[in-house]
Amino acid sequence: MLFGRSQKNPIKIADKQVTQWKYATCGYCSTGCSMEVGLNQAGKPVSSRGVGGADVNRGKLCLKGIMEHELLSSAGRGDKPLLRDQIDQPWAEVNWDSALDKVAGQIKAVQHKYGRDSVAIVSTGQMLTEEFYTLGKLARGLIGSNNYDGNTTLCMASAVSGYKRSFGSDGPPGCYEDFEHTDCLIAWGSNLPEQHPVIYWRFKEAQEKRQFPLIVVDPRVTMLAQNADIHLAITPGTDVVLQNALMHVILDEGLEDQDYIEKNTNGIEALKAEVEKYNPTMAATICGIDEDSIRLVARLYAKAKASMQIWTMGINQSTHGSDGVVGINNLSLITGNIGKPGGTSLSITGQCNAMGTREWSSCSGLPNHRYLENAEDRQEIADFWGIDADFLPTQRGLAQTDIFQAIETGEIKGLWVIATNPLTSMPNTARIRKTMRNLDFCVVQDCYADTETAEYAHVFLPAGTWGEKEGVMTNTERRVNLVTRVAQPHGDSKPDLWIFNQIAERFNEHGKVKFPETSAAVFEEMKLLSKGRLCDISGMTYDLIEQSRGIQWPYTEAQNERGESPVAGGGRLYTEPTTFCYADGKAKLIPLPFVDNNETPDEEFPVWLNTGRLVEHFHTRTKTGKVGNNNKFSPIPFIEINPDAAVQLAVKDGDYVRLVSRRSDAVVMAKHTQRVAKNMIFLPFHFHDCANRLTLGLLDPYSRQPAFKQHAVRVEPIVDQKAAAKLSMEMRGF
Ligand SMILES: Nc1nc2c(c(=O)[nH]1)N[C@H]1C(S)=C(S)[C@@H](COP(=O)(O)OP(=O)(O)OC[C@H]3O[C@@H](n4cnc5c(=O)[nH]c(N)nc54)[C@H](O)[C@@H]3O)O[C@H]1N2
Ligand SMILES: Nc1nc2c(c(=O)[nH]1)N[C@H]1C(S)=C(S)[C@@H](COP(=O)(O)OP(=O)(O)OC[C@H]3O[C@@H](n4cnc5c(=O)[nH]c(N)nc54)[C@H](O)[C@@H]3O)O[C@H]1N2
Ligand code: SF4
Ligand SMILES: [Mo]
Repeated sequence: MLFGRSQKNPIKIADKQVTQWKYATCGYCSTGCSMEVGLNQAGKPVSSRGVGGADVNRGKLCLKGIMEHELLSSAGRGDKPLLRDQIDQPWAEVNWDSALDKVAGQIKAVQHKYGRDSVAIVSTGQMLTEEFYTLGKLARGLIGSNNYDGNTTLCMASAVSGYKRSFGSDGPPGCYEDFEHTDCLIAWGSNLPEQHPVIYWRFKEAQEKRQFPLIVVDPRVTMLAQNADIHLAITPGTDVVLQNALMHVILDEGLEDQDYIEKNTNGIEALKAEVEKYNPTMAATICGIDEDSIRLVARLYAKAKASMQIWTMGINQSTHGSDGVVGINNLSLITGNIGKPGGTSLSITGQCNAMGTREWSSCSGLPNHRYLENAEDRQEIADFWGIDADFLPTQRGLAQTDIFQAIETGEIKGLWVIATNPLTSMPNTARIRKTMRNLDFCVVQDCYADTETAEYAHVFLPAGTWGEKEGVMTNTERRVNLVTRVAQPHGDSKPDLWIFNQIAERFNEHGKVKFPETSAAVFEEMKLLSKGRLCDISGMTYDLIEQSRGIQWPYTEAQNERGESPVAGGGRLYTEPTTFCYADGKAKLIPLPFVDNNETPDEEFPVWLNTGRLVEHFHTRTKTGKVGNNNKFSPIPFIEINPDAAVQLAVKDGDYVRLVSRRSDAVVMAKHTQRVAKNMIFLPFHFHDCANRLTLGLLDPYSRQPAFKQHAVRVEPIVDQKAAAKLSMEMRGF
């Protein structure tokens, strides 16, 4: 038999006839790749390519970025504003004025009837920073509901909370360049090659040159784990125990950096007393990792000249999410691995602008990491915006996860959902579907009209999306980068900034609060508010950002005036002694007792359900589900199941199975793989009415982030495979 190219047509790369390239930053993940979109003679986006001179990606893009221009003409986009009185009625197309009047009128009516906080606003990590800032000003300064939060509660809330508890402020202290200096890397619950492919490439390049060890903590044999020197297949939800045991060994063997601890931290005695209880022998029984490996990793980590830790959702999405982050910070602090090249604690962020919302949206506070709880911060912002300081609440309101519970209890009656699709992304969606019927009024603002959440809206506002508007986003390493307008918003849809400004007009009596029209003018306002703060962007301009292919904050006006190169500036935080954000400049070492509160497998539901992501899909597939070259890799939902476990259930590779949890059920295809152990299945969460029908999502006490990764389920074989296939295909639009 003949194999190979000789029997096939040679590959031809079609000439797309690009006549112009426009600059952008990728709108999917938080890696923040610089890219260019190619337009043909007719001005149609026909190609995407990475930017060679950009420090982040050095010319590379992953398979989402390389197809990104196809989004701009994809199916299901919102065109006209839509209106209806009841959610079961058909939609009527209306003009923008009618839709906006309706939204403002209904928000006012609900607030009048039930109080200011009875309207909730749920935002995202996927708009431009100028849009976040403007929405914050509108929500906090004019509408005045304290129940304003974003999908970052499902994503980065634990990282934010952990950073604040340890260092006194949010803000990842490290950068990608740290891979080039580190002597040891621990990755906690992060599947870098699939979820941040270009950060993975940066790591891999660095490791190939310097051969430092990679230790991966993940219950699953992910692509990153396959590349690890040591893979610790931890029992789900027990990372805090492992962290305590690692610290136990470090302190027991005198491997800590005493000088650093003394100068830069508070709380070592209490930490010592707690970790004393977690010797490796005892920890091994809880986290399922043998005691010798625990000792070895502790020594490797503590003895390396510079050690680095990264983490993502395996840590954040847990009932111990915030504690897990503090645990990582504790390990960094006791070994002096903060603020030095290759020595850091770097949260790998999720969405393209999850950082921008943390910095500027005012969701859980006030702009630029200011606190609602701080009277000076409230006064400063009130004066700046021209509102009364008493109008601002004195502590943050409900998080997104608590907002949905408050809809269930009738406390919240109006909901404005912006650029997020909670009917697929929240835990226990069958329950959320019922909850949504309790609302008097719901408005969904999304660039796609066919989202599951829009099914529950009374008003749909069609928004422009990535590439159809101009502004900045911040990536994982605090790099602010620019998206230019590559195409006009689809149909009659409008940029989110325009929509916010229009609604603001309807609340802004006598125009007392200023809402600049252009994103460039909003950016100037933000620069003023950032001066002298940790997240100082006052030296940046759109032009300079584009020329530099992104600038890390802080980059101050003074640095700009001195002509300091923005590319070299800003790299790390806390590089000088006692510069943490607590009053005495010291970081906190915080003891972390382990609370065993997860749903765990039992006789009735004997298998761990672990949920997460695939490289080809993004979240709820409103985007990648429409791009053929992404969707074709996994057009229907499937589970990873261990072949031995599957044989016991008489489930063949490619069979459909029914998954049952205490909440609900779902039909998926079974794919045999050794990536998961016999007592676990992995289910990508991208598909509607699937993974999150099964999840429980217990909440972290500090961050209110749901545990999306620890649940118990049963796998049932299906007799009528044809019917299951039909159901599965039909649900996914085939
Ligand atoms: N292709 C693609 N890329 C994306 C996204 C996407 O949807 N698609 N989304 C972006 C966003 S918003 C985010 S937040 C990131 C998420 O990026 P990641 O967090 O890397 O992705 P996940 O697959 O959610 O989860 C990571 C790993 O956590 C592991 N895990 C499960 N339970 C535990 C546990 O108890 N302990 C530990 N240590 N690990 C555990 C899982 O096995 C999984 O391999 O990806 C971003 N990038
Ligand atoms: N089981 C399980 N569930 C999870 C997770 C998990 O690991 N497991 N991960 C969680 C995490 S980390 C995250 S971040 C969430 C993500 O959950 P979601 O935020 O609900 O997911 P997306 O599909 O990204 O939704 C974004 C929406 O915004 C729209 N959109 C995109 N750009 C724009 C824009 O510029 N303007 C407007 N107005 N709309 C826009 C998109 O069409 C889409 O409908 O899911 C969470 N849910
Ligand atoms: S790695 Fe992330 S930012 Fe870079 S191209 Fe892929 S999805 Fe876009
Ligand atoms: Mo996320």
